[in-house]
Amino acid sequence: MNDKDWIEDSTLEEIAPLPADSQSLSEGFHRYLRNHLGHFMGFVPFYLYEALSLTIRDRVMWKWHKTWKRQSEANTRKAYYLSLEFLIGRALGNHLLNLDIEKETADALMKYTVELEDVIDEEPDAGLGNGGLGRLAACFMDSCATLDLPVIGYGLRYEYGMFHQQIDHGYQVEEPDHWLRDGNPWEVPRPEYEQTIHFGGRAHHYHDADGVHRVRWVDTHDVVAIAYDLPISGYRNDTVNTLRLWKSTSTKAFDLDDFNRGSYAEAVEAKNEAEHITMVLYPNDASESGKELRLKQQYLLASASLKDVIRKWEKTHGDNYDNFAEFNVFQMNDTHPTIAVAELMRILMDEKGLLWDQAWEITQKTMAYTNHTLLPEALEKWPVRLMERLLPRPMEIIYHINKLFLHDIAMRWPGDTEKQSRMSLIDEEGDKAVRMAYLAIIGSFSINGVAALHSRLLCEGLFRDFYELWPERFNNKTNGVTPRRWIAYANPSMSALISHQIGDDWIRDLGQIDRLKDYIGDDHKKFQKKWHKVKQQNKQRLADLVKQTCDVDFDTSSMFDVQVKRIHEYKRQLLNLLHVVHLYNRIKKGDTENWTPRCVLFGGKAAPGYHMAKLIIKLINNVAKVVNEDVDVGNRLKVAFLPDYNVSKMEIIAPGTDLSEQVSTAGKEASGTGNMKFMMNGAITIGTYDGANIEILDAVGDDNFFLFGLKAEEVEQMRHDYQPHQIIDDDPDLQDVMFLLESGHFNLFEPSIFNDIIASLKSPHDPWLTLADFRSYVDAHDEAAAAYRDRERWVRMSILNTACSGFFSTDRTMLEYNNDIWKLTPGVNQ
Ligand code: 26Q
Repeated sequence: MNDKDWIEDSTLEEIAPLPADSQSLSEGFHRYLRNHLGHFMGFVPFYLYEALSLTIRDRVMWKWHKTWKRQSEANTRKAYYLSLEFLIGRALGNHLLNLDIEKETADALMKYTVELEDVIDEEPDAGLGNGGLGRLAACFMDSCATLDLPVIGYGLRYEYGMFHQQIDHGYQVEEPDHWLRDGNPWEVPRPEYEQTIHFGGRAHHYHDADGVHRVRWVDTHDVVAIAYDLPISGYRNDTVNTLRLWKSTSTKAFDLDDFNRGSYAEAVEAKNEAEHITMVLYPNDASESGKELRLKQQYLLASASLKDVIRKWEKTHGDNYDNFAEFNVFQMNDTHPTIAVAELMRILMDEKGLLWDQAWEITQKTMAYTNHTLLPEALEKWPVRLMERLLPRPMEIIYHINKLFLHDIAMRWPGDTEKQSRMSLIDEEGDKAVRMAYLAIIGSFSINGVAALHSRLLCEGLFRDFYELWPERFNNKTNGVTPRRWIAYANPSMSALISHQIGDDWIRDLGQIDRLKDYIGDDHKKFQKKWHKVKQQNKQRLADLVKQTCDVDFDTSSMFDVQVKRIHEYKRQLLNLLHVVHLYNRIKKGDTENWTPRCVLFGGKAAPGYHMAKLIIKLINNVAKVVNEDVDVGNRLKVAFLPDYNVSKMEIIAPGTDLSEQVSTAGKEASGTGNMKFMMNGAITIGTYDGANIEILDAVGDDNFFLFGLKAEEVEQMRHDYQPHQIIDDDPDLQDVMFLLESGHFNLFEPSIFNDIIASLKSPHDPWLTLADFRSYVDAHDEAAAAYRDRERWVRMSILNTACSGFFSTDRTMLEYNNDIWKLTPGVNQ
């Protein structure tokens, strides 16, 4: 039997749901543990997790199949979310919540004297992403399933996810994350949907029998992409959408060629090389230029996903592409999958025989692009030489797109050669490179930013020329986060309290959470007390985690002041640290009247090659050590750096936070999404006028947000005449802080190690203008401290923050994408 001779499963009967009472779950669990996994003695924790996951997966499967059937039978328009990252974290607890069988499952395990929570903790995080962009993709998938939108995620099945971070003598050490080592019970391999992906070779131009110019990509080195599907369940409905992840492997033919020549070892070597492509996630959260393997990853994702969609298209429509754009839309998560623009053109022309104009019309009507950065240096560029070697045919297509585009520009602005070179797809300065963002813009009908300010600044700055040309293509879609994972799952006690007060419709319709506003008045003191109690419990959970992992004592009566996110200079962990040093200095000076005790928590990973970010981690750890060991300080101030920050740690951190640090240089953070997770869980933000902070401030009002710092326009003004020395001279508090740093107080036996940090802070060319915001930041912190001392006031602010978070659900975000860009018809929501 040939590989392709499998039976189409659409011809099979619908599978029946399995019962999900505790008895049936317990039987299923028992069968998987004993009969399937072969474990009879003792309990190896991972196998408990595996057996339970398979048991639950059985309960997901029939809905998954039903959704698949419904979506593929009907002529439904579908969206495909193309992303190099899906930071989905753990699956088990999320499916239990969605299926509403948490209690039954806990009961089922009781027989074995096993705690559900311990089994859940056995699951390794699926760390298939760096940070915000990857987590956003995961939240989007959750909302689409809950809203029953036919959206399929396409990504890569990295064998090694985001590295694990260890801290050794204060320094970050990276450890590989072999998360698939023991297998993944949630994935379903689909070898029947493999796709062949081409690399190398050359473009062969010829004329077909009708004299039409055609191109074939020949002499290629091929690899095979294999599909692995993950179920994405909707919240308490019948929808289970699909996240399809590609793993690269070698072609059989390729192996065989070498094998026939008697080079068995070389054949296996070739297999190795092909499997390298999806071996590891690149741990940079800003573009890393020129890495060949990364380009291979991007192309493999784009090509395999497009071919998969076209395979499905041809099953129902044959080779007629007239209506293709009516039924398919691709959303590109940043420029990472943008080679898809050239690849769709190539497939349609070279493989399906369409002519340029029809292929271009289809491409432009099906592609949409989301930008996630305002940093010009983070815009992706690929060296032309590399592209020509690795992807010669797609590169030819890019050249042709550029030629036609620049012709249009020349006609519209005659003689403006500067504009032509500014807007060209090819950056001609130095080594020539392809500007991927411009390829995305030219190839898409929709281009969006991820918060109001970000979208506006894109139009006025980075993409100004393109906005002038096609204003109608540009739009904003403010990010969100899913309230299922980030409230209902992560914060069960607060959820129960909210539901008790206003019912539980808020979980599907977060707009309703604003009914909590009715409970901040004096006649609801009882509710406010309960709110406080829940927060204290959540703080204890966080304190336990900090004790376990950092051996630092956090007292829950202190204010928990938290900054967790990737370490980056623009995010200004340093500004936060300067404030910590300032507090330390005040304590040492005895300036402690009306003191608000604080526990300051940092967490986040630095890109392994980012020297300054790694040094910032070291400085945080050194300051923490000095502060925590100083008996004069006592409980007034504690500082900890939580190692290996990830999704499941955030599930404990956000509910236990009082003060959320969102302190980026204004105009630099595209949106931020951690800010929303904290707000939902009743933390109050101290933040700059940046990204989605602005929209959070709008929602809660300035009495419930500690705003500080320069605005984006003021930042740009100040750059021209930034004088950090003057700022230090004018501010005695800052003088003390800089003095402590420069004296080596935090690196007594490690001389000079922080010189680079000190120099960057004092440089008139510091792009992040950290010292410019110091005074206003300290003042905002003083206000926050005073507010915290008034417990009742703080509790009201906390409730209000949660109550105003309705807008920041990805359900709202997805409905906006759908209304303005995708235009899909949701199925009936059961
Ligand atoms: C690109 C090329 C080569 C290697 C790595 C990369 C790369 C990988 C990841 C570049 C960027 C990223 C991630 C960017 C990111 O997470 N951006 C964040 O996106 C969030 C969701 O929109 C926003 O909330 C944040 O403001 C933004 O920083």
